Amino acid sequence: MKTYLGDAMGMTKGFAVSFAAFALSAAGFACGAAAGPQLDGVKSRGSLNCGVGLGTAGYMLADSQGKWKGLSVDVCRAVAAAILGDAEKVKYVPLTSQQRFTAVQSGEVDVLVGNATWTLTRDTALGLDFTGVYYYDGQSFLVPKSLGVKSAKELNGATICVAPGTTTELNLADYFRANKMTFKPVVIEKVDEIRAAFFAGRCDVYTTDASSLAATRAANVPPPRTFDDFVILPEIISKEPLGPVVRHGDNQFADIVRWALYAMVEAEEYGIDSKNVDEMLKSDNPTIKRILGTTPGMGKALGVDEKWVYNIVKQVGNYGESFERNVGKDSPLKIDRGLNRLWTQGGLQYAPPIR
Ligand SMILES: N[C@@H](CCC(=O)N[C@@H](CS)C(=O)NCC(=O)O)C(=O)O
Repeated sequence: MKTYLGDAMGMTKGFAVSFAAFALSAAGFACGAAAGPQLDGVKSRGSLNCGVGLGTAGYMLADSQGKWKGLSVDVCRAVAAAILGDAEKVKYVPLTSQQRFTAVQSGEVDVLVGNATWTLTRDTALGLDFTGVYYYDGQSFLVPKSLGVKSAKELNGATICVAPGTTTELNLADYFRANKMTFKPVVIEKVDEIRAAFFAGRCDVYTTDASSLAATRAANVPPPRTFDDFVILPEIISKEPLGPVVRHGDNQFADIVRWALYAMVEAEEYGIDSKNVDEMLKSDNPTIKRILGTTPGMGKALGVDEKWVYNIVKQVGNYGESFERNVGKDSPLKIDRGLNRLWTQGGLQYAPPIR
């Protein structure tokens, strides 16, 4: 059996190699994977289909003109800038936590930036790939100050609002079991309905990623109550690395999504931002020249224009710019960079070299 297979391999190898070479050159690549359906689709449509949440301030929210903005949205914009040269060429598809992975599996969206946590089962059994982490998050609890609770350990017996199909639901059960406490879940699929239920007092506590709780507290408290009438409890009960999600198996498209985010992080590390990027084109620093494509090669390797990083930084900004504008000090959320600082500043944001 073994010999037979070996012989068959030997006989067909030459054909297989030349066929593969033909297929690759026909697709326009000297080496690397042929373009998969997702990349071809984006190019032929002239726009990226990007899955987002229903609306979370600072991360993914449509304004009164229907223009989507936020840190997560900026990842979509960066991918569109890399592939199409235009960050505006994105069609946003709002999805609930229950719908989001099916939409990626079916190809309805090319990429999902719905604040999805990278976990083993999602990365494997669900047929998905996570291409990085645009926000290191963790789960926490939002409560009305009037409840007088200072710690999650005081939540025994509480009624807790939570979204289905989330890591949140699973962590919540684990945390209460581990701390020998009980709770009554109120499970609601749409994020605006969860918030409404919480503010109407249908649950004592709202639990989700701390990012989303900060957004809810900063942007969704119905008057006359304000931001100060609510507190986020100090416990962070889980790791929630939020990353862009693509369908498993379309490697070149996954590479582009992966490196579009890394480009934003790398640009910040090298001091390239939306305001100085034209000046930086004149830099004689070899790393900056490679990043911005004045020394060509990186674009070709990825299968995009050599100006891919220039287009991302010019139109979207580097990671730090996007962070501060959307969720950091220049936003109503005022979230500290924390874990999302660059590795050079003691944080976890670290891009492999663009070379
Ligand atoms: N990161 C967690 C939870 C993420 C999630 O989907 N949370 C929902 C429900 S609270 C949310 O924040 N959606 C935001 C939106 O729809 O704008 C996960 O991946 O399961």
